[in-house]
Amino acid sequence: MKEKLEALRSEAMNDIAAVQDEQTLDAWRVKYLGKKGALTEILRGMGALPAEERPKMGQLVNEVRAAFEQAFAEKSDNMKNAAKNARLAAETVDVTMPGKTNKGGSLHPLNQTLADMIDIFQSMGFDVVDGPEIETDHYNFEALNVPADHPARDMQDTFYLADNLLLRTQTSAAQIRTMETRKPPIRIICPGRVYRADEVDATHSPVFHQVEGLVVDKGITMCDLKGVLEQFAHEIYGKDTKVRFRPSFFPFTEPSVEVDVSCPECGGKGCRVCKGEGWIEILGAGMVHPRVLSGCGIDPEEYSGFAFGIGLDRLTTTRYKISDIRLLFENDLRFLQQFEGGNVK
Ligand code: 2NM
Repeated sequence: MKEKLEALRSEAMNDIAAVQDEQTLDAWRVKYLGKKGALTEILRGMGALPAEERPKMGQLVNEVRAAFEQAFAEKSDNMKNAAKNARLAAETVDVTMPGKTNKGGSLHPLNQTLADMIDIFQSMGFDVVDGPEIETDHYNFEALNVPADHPARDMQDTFYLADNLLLRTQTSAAQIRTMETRKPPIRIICPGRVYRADEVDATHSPVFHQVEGLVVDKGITMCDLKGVLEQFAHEIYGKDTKVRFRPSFFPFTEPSVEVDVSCPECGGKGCRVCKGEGWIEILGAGMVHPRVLSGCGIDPEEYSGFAFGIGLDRLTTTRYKISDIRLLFENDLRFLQQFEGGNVK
């Protein structure tokens, strides 16, 4: 019986050493420690032993059972530990890895320039006014003293949506609406998208952006126009920038001027940017035509005003040295990300 027990012990220990999973371990427990297991069977055979051998043999059986139970407990612990370690290894987080970040967006260069323009004009007391992009013939042309036979009214130059509806060609329409509804003094700028039937190239786009300004009050003169526009040019291009006013013509202003600044690239010596001229044109302006004022119910004998129109796209391309206006409309992130970090002044 003793040999049988020793043989069982070594068989059981060999078996458990090979066990790899819970299921086999449980089968091992049933086989060696179970109620109908091998040990119980040996125990049953004890009855056949002489009485004096029973205590010794009982002790031995208990020893073997204890050894089996310990082996079972150790194996079970080992397997639980191994499973836990495997899970921890799988869940390991490298806290030194760079985190996932969301890049904050940035203002489009057009909006950076516009924000600066709004700052400059607001500091001079101007309000910002908005208007619809779809306009009537009346607000876009008639009220601005643009005659019926003017080439700008041609379908070749203007996008008509219907007989009397068109995509605005300038933001002045919003200014007419303001003059109709507000009493002077009026000091406003109207930034916005405008449309003209132009072919696309490096300097033309059928959709572009304007910032038009308007001041109406008693006693407004050409001096006010010059002062405001000079101040604007100095703030945008720097204090040393020279400004000149050339006579020009617009149907809605009389007299009319075009305004040049000394070339911001070469300072006036002449270069590729100013095509050797030393000057670049930045805006058109003039004293609001008396017919425009009276058409809006403002008495031109009592009030006068000046107005100006600035092309935002050209101001932006010259300021940031952007070679092609189309870059402003393509929204290529590789282009736009160069303007992150805000204004370069
Ligand atoms: C320009 C040039 C000159 C202009 C005129 C008006 C209004 F509504 F008062 F008549 N708004 N904007 C104006 C004057 C626009 O753009 C080159």
